[in-house]
Amino acid sequence: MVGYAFMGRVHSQAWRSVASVFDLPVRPVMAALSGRSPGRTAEAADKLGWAAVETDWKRLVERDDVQIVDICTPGDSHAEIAIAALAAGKHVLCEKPLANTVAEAEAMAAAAKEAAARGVRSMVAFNYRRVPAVALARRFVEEGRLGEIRHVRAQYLQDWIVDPEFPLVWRLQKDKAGSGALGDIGAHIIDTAQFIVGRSLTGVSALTETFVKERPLAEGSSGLAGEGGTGEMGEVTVDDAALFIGRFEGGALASFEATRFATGRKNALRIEINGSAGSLSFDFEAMNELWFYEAAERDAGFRRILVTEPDHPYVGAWWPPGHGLGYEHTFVHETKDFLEAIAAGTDPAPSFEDGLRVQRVLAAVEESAAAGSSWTSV
Ligand code: SOE
Repeated sequence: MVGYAFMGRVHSQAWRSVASVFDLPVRPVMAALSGRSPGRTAEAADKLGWAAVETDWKRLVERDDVQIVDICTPGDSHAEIAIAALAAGKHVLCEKPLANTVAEAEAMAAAAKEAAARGVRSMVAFNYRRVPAVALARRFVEEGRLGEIRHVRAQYLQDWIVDPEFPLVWRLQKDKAGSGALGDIGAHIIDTAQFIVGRSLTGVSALTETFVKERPLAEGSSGLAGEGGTGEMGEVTVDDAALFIGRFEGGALASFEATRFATGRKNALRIEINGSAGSLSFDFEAMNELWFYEAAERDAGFRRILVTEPDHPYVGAWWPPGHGLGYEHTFVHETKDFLEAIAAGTDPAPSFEDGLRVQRVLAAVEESAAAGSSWTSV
């Protein structure tokens, strides 16, 4: 694994526990962790359960005892690491968004396609597809229980940078993160919506805003928190919020909102879908619930489905009904699906091609917003 901040920690947790929960055809061994600082990487490796340490990811990618490379770094290094790892014959799991630009994502998707022909697999880590309620929503749409999809209403609301004194961490710097709320959390709702509906966005019209234009420089800029101020200010070079409307293949109309300024909302990934035969509604802050309305049973209203039954996606391997799962379990599910695909010799989803599809939407949103919200094809 490369990187050991927030995503590195949650991925490590998944690698550690996946084989103790699911019956897998293979068992992961946590061979080595790579990070730039020898001391901090060794400390993280010890805490997270990695056997060895590398201070250069290039050495990690060359190791004979490494068959999978898990990329948990900021977006500016995804393309270089992923392409090198695939060329070296390593399967690659890469954090989202796939890259910082469409050009990088195209190069990664091309490398993934070429590698797949050699039996080398790749997957982008859109973990919210693996929330049981989200996977159940997908199942309902596939089974036709919603009928013809007319509306998709998606929001991803956080508030961790409302304070103007919050430091300029890497997620607020375009050269490292590619974009702001748009790429960090907007990418999740774009993927989740396209996954549930089973169709792609064809065009968008967008607005973006950076409310706080300068922030204190942080000494360290890892994860979601800075590590001590330097007293100087730096420019925020990404969006704080991105809103857009869009149209799906097949004609459904959609609205998307990704913001880090929704005071009081911590990790509210919400999606509501209206079809001719029914509707679905989901909010990650109550992630074990899916709300379902069937037009044929009008008087029943929206019903709360507690997604903890053994026949619900992923749930059977966990706890008895009603005991519930959390954020970290979505990564365990992602790791399970990835390992199963590798063992079966099939291509896991979401593929780098799916990641590229999201990247094209992100680029269209930025283009539209820069052109005064003009309609922009994806
Ligand atoms: C920060 O906004 C963040 O950690 C994202 O980077 C993750 O992808 C999301 O799952 C939670 O919030």
